[in-house]
Amino acid sequence: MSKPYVYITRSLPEDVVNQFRDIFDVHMWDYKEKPVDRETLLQEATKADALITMLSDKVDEELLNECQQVKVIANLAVGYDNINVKKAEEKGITITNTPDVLTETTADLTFSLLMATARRIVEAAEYVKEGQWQNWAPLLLAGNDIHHKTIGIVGMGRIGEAVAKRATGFYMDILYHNRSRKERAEQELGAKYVSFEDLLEQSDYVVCLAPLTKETKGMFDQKAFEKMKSTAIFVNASRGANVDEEALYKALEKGEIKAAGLDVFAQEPISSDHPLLQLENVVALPHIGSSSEETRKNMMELCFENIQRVWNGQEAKTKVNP
Ligand code: 8YV
Repeated sequence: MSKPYVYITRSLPEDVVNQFRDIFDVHMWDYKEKPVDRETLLQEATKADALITMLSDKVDEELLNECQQVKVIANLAVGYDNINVKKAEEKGITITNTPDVLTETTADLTFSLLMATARRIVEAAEYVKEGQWQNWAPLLLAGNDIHHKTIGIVGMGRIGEAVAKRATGFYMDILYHNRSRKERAEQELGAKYVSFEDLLEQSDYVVCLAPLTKETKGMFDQKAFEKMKSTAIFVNASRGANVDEEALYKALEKGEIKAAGLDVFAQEPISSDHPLLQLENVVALPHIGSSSEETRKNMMELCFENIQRVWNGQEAKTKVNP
């Protein structure tokens, strides 16, 4: 019997892929400069038994209609807002994601971004490298304290909770807002559930870790930024589309909030002329939340494991659709 045809929309490291070549006939997009083009992806979908997709691949109705024998689509991400899950379900295609394996790594990055923004680390590093450090001044590149401040986490899922845990090490007061109450975070980390408005008004650090849904899209709008303290720092490590970027730009420019640390943008990748990149009080990263060598390897292996399980008639380890 021929091996199942697995198409991957980026090239993954050989040491990961080789572990599965005995079982699968693996085909990968040879990523050099450009991601897979739409036409190739549509063609591959007609041939494939399983796909491994990335957040930047639109797995929409058109693509799903091309899937003749695809049984499973493994998304290399915990989020799956790039996938029309309902349509996939109708077609009997299992969708899987990569939760848990990336939780701590993404929390590390979120907290690093918060610290880098508060303590102006990127600006300070550039200052030294550019040879501007000629003198000492008492308030040279003075940032803001993190310890003993209030962090407000919007989206207290797995990653939110892991960020809250880090915040306890900095003696921070933890507020959170979420669809549902999180007893463990309240009892073990002392996190306090508050309304979105109260969180915005009371937090020194407002951290968005909510998935992108109809409810969260654009939730950080002009009104939200107006409610925040003028000293507040906004951090987003979930989805750019949760933020009205024009409103964020205005709030930062007018000094309605102090600074922003952004790992995600509404349209990715962004170009260097993006308005937010013109602001000194913005630290911008290229969506690297889960990007550690160890975690990305674990995510890739989980994608293959999920495909393998579905192929063997078992339940996927981390299935998204019911
Ligand atoms: C992705 C992410 O892994 O997991 C998510 O939802 O946003 C990232 O960790 C990355 O964008 C690759 O698809």
